[in-house]
Amino acid sequence: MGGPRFLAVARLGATAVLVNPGLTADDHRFMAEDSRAALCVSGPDLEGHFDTDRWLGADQLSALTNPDGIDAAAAAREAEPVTADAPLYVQYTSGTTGRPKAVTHTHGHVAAYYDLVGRDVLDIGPDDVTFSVSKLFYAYGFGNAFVFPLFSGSSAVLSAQRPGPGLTDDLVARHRVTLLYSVPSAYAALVDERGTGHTTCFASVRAAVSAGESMPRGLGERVAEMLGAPVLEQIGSTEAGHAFCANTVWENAPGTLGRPVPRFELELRDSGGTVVEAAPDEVAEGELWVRGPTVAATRPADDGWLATRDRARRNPDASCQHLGRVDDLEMVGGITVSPLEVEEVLRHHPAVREVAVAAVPDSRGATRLHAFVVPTAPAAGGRTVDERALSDDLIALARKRLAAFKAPRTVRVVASLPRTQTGKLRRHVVRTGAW
Ligand code: 3SK
Repeated sequence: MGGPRFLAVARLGATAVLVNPGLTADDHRFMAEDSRAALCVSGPDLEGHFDTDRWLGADQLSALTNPDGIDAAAAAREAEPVTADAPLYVQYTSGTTGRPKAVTHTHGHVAAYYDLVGRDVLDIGPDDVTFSVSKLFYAYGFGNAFVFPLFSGSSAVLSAQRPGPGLTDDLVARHRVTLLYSVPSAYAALVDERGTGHTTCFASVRAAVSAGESMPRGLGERVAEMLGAPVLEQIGSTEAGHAFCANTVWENAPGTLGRPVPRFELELRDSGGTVVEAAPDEVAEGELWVRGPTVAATRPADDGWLATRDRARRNPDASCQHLGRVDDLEMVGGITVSPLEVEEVLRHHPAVREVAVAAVPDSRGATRLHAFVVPTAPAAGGRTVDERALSDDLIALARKRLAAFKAPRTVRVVASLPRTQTGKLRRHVVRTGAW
């Protein structure tokens, strides 16, 4: 669903369910039924994905037999009066396993995250031009490329294509993009393609935002150097609406997620859900819980608090650092290993662009630590990667820097890593060793 049609749905007082057109027919059928959608708006490429017999009638939409009728109906009527807590849209959490979960956001949430993030974190104004690698059906993309430009009266560049490095720099240069929003893996590909050093195609960019997963150490600096603009790391979630901890255009601490966005409360809790106590001048670590004005309804027992499943460290200055997902830990020979720690070491090798480490069971059922590496692009005319030599180098590097049990047993060169469409690593797929 494009932006104008979303506005037509909002004007009618209805609730839009934003779904990724790239999902399977089975996913779409699940979402249509789960959300009790009254009408489906889709293109011819999704024919057969929605079983029209099962659609339910809804007061305002059942009369519309053609999705184009939504626009006409909206234009012909006064906007339906709504309260701030009226539902506006539903998104499904992409999740890494299991069925996606519906998250409902209200009219009030959108206005609040524009004020708190678009305006107060990014200082977005009418002269800004946004490009977001994340699409509108994701929470990150919907805020970045629809809500923030709409509320600030600025523009957004929308592209139906999946933006690889060539397309991103072309769009940024052609439309003089000022705010670039992306994810670490896409920034890594851009740096790999372009190299560091301020490149003229990015001259218009005043700030870049990174979210979706941990920014590997050193990558943020390389991206900032390439763009000639600060890279602002932040964290948010579909359930929270948008970002709840962020660096701002006024205060940026690279390598951290910044501080809690005003009006959001953050807590670090242990695996039993108990708050980790720490003196104000002490560092604390735990699972990040959040409560705030744009967090979608949680269980009554949680009193508005949302468990993010992200692990974080809180520094004495209240800035936070991302430590990965709660379920990121691997078990090898009965010992817990953080794959992020191993990946951080391997990423320092100049031939490594992306790396994922996972405990993969062998044919006898014993789990061993494996590293999967996407190599950097060979220089023009350069030799392609020698897998054997790279593997020896990386294992030696890990043994030098880490306890022996954390060194991978094998290293495999792969063309890409399995990621969700928002760029998050699908660790459960990495663990299968096949994708
Ligand atoms: O950190 C994220 O992945 C995120 C997700 C949804 C909205 C905003 C952000 C920053």
